[in-house]
Amino acid sequence: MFIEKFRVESPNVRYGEEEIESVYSYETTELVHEVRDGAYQWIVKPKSVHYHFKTSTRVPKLGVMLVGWGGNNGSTLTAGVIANREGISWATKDKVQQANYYGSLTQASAIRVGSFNGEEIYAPFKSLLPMVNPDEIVFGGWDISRMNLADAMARAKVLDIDLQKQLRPYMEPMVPLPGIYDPDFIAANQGSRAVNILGGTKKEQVERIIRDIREFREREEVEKVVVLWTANTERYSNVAVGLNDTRENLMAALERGEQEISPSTLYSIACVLEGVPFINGSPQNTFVPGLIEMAIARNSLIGGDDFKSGQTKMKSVLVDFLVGAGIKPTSIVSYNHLGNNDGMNLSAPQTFRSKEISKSNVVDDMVSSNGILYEPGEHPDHVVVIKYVPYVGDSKRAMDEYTSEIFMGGRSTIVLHNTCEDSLLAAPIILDLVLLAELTTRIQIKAAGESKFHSFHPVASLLSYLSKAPLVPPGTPVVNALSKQRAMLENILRACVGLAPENNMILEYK
Ligand code: NAI
Ligand code: DG6
Repeated sequence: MFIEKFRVESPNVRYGEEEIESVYSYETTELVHEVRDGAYQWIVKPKSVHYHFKTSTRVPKLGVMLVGWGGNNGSTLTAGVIANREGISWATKDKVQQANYYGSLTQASAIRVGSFNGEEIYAPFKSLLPMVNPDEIVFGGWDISRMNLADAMARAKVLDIDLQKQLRPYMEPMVPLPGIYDPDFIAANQGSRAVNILGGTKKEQVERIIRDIREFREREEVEKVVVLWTANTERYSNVAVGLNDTRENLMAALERGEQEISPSTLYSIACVLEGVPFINGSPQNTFVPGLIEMAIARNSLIGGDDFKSGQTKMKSVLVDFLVGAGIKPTSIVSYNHLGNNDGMNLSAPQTFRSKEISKSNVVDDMVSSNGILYEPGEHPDHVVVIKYVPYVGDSKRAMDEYTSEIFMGGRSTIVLHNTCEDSLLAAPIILDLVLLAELTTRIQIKAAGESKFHSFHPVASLLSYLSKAPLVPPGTPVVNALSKQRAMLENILRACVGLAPENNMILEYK
């Protein structure tokens, strides 16, 4: 059965005027490796840590500024939100289609809240805590292309024409602000698009971005702003001592106008200085060590990297299943071709390399979790190929071959083929990223023994479910397995309303 909303009644939760407070007992383990009975042994000690959570229920009017607003993702997301807000429907060759938020974890997925009369009861994910309604988001942002959003939507060739016609009046007045362009960081084939660009030194560009954010906030009367990079994939920037390895060195490099500070890092510096959450939806190393240090010092949220939309999402499910079932993946070959501007930009070796890195590291934690299947350091062959084929446009083809060793030396090969509009996968993920980033800034946490509440670590590992290469605080394990990432997020939100983690034991029926 599906219910729309619920309220938790327990001594562990208090719903106040301004906030929800909860007390939560975190059941975990402590490991000790020590000599017992004359030999080293692993001792596992279960332990319980008490946490307090406090979530502000004041849902702000949210402004979202997209870097690369006029791209396929930016225009598709903006169109999708307007279509939902305006309740637009349109004729396709199959039926009359209503706008929806399918593909969004927060808007279109459910959580189990318990059972009632022998039936499992589910509720919307978004009913866990008060969240911004996506229909009410105000969009803005930058693009190196000056095209208005209606023309950008037409250029993207993603949405049905009948829908585009209805959206045009809303999107025509939307024109991206000039962006920071540096041809050294993206493919040369993007040059003809770069007509809407900021001049000045790198420091002046950062100052301009800060002014843009302030002006947007005032003009649109939004209480909070989240900035998200959905612009072209950049090449990796070099990380070097004295350049970007520390916060001080990065700021000094900005003063000097060092060539090696990428546009995405410049936008993120502006956001950290302004205390505005910044999320990186592309694979490049925007968050150089100096930037991470700066975000931590200023407690300004950063999250990323690279939206986890299709092929990689499947990979982080399938390899988790195989390794979890005691089957040994030995070769993973992922091929895709696409014909949108992203594909064109990725046809240059340096930008492709950024994507290859983020697509390749996604099975590491699953492989290293099973020492029965893999020797230390052993890894399946893992190859990633991306080809640009203009004709297919945004309709990306992804083909994957997984070969595994099974019982008694047998081999199993699984082949997947997916055809799907890339931007229709990415848009709801962008939505989740900004909604969850906003929500997490309203949550305060305090562990037993701590005197004060504090926010979550500014490096937002809670967003891992949505990222191909999750950015985590220094010294923290990276989790790629999709089910674990979802459980982490859901269980933390459950803790905020005093609910136990979903353990799937269903003991009441055993
Ligand atoms: P796109 O090429 O259609 O859009 C990117 C936009 O960014 C363009 O309009 C371009 O003019 C603009 N741009 C480039 N550099 C800029 C800068 N420095 N400042 C401001 N604007 C700038 O690409 P699309 O398909 O929208 O993808 C965007 C990004 O998202 C790409 O990096 C892609 O790799 C990444 N991504 C996309 C996924 C998907 O499923 N669509 C999944 C994972 C990542
Ligand atoms: C080609 O791989 C283009 C990319 O931008 C992908 O579409 C994007 O990274 C999505 O990748 P995945 O693996 O999540 O489907």
